[in-house]
Amino acid sequence: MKVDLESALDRYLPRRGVPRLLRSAMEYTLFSAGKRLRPQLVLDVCESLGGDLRNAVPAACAVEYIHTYSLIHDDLPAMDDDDVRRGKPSSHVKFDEATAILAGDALQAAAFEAIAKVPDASLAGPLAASLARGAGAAGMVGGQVLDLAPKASLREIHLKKTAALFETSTEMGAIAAKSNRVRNLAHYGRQLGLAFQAVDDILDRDEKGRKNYAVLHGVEAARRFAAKAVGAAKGAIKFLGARGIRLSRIADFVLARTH
Ligand code: GRG
Repeated sequence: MKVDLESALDRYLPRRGVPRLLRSAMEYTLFSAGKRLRPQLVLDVCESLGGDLRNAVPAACAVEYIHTYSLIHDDLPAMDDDDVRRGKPSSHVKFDEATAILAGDALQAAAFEAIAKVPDASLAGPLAASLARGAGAAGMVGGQVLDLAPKASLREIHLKKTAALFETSTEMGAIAAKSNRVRNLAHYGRQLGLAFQAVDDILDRDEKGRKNYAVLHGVEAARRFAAKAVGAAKGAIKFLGARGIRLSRIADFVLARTH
């Protein structure tokens, strides 16, 4: 089954009764140039485990909605105060601060609405629990709070702020596939997320304000750390053999990426 992710992202977005301005703001950041790494992980994990992709598509859309909301909120003046996102003016610059906050809020709700529509209804609970854990107070939002705090361990910030949503993506792919290897795939996602953030820190080491691995420990150490995490990620999916080739390629991409 070939999944058209872009049209699925459009299809699961609420339309009926949504004010036009809000829908425009939600679409504006969602349909700008994102790498779609997290939803692709949901789909590729499900496929590599021989699952039914129809159960993975709503979860893939959901994690991209959450990710997009986090980017919109992260750019706000109260957070990173960034004017550019995905190559375009940030949401609060294009619209206004209130609209940007509300677009993020609505995307978060849309994520759980998408999960509620999973064809096999028995999966809705476990998928929602995984997404809430990765996105919520002990996951991404908690990580953002630690990043803003004066003292916090870099590893804990990265585990929560970035790796938690990667972990949720791969965990949801395994849940959608009804696999008994959920823990292996969660580990793969967590290590991938740590590597992703270390590489991001190398690419973004001039960025103001953030606690940055490459700035604190040097570029070489950050690269070594990322390579080790990618090795651990690949180790966790070794049991897949040849069926893990796409996941292995994603891990290579995370290490080699330049943007
Ligand atoms: C504000 C609730 C809230 C959370 C913020 C995800 C996040 C936490 C902040 C975004 C800024 C940041 C540096 C996050 C670390 C994760 C990261 C590198 C996000 C960017 O992900 P990409 O490169 O983005 O996959 P695209 O645009 O390609 O989807």
